[in-house]
Formats: sequence, C-alpha cells, structure tokens
Amino acid sequence: MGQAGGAQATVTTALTSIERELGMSATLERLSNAVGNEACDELDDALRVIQHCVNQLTEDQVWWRSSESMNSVANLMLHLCGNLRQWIVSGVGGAADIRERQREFDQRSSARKTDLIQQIESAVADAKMALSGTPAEELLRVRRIQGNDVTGMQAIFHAASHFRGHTQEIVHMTRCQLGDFYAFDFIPTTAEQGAP
Ligand code: NI
Repeated sequence: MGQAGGAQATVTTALTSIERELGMSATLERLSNAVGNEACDELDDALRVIQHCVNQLTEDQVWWRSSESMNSVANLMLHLCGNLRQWIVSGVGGAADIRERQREFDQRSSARKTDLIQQIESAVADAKMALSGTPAEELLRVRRIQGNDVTGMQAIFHAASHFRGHTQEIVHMTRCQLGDFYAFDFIPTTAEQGAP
C-alpha cells in the first residue's frame, strides 16, 4: 500500500470512528429518552390509581386520618405534589425549588377532591414536561436536591418510587375505609394474568 493508500486507510478509520460515535450518541439519546418515557408512564399509571381511589371516597373520607399524627389521603396527595415538584420539576427540569414541605402535612380539610386531583394532575404534567427529552448527560450530572447530591437518574428513580409507594398507601387507606365496597382497579380475567 502506497502513501495514498495509507491516507485512505486513515480517513476510513476516522470515518468508522465518527460513525461509531454517532451510533453511540444515537443510542445514548434513545436510552435517555426511554428513561424519561418510562418514568412518565410510571407517574401516569400511579396517578390513574390515585384517581381511581379518590373517585370512590367522599370529601370527608379523603381527609380522614386514623389519628392526628397520621396522614390523610389528601395530605399524601399534597406531599406527592411537593416531592414531585422538588425532585423532578426543579431537580431535573431546573425550575425554582419553592417547596414548603411541612405545609403538605399540616393542611386540614381545606381542599376539595376536585382541587386535590387538579393539583396532582398539574404536578405530574409539569414533571412529565421536565422528563421529556432529558439528555443523557443530564441523567448523569450530579445536582443537589433536598440536601442530597444525586444524579438526574437517581432523582428520577427516587421520585418515581416515592410516588408509587405513597400511591399504594392511598390504596390501602381507601380499602381500609371502604372495606368490601372498594372497587378493584385490576381483576385478572385470564390464567396468564393470574385468574383463579
Ligand atoms: Ni414521602
């Protein structure tokens, strides 16, 4: 191979490496989009379950608590709004952090179901906006949230699992209050789904 051939080989190697890098960045973009989309789907599904519960409860039952030191379903909804706005809308999306955490637990019977649902729908919508199109480097960048140094990825895992955890608590409180009148969200109908 002469000099020209050597130069050609160098160009080919450089092109291959650029193609590889482009391929890698495309994969990273697909991966970071997938993380954001999965988090959005998880929030949407948990929100749907919360709505399913609240729709079955009366205005009083939404504010019921087993003792003064325990949270009502309404307080948990306000708490989820605060957490989601702090960890995702602010922590990932970059909005100002204006959370006043204690107010989430201190509030008493001043908001109606429709207002509570509207607040949590709005928090989820804003979180989904912050999660859409988050680049891979933002998922890896460390930022400070609620006194914790966390990557964007850790913030998303925290907020999504926190949201789902309290959602299940809301399901439990709804079932405790309604007993046999609770309408299940999911009833398996096929053997594959676990039907008896
Ligand atoms: Ni919590």
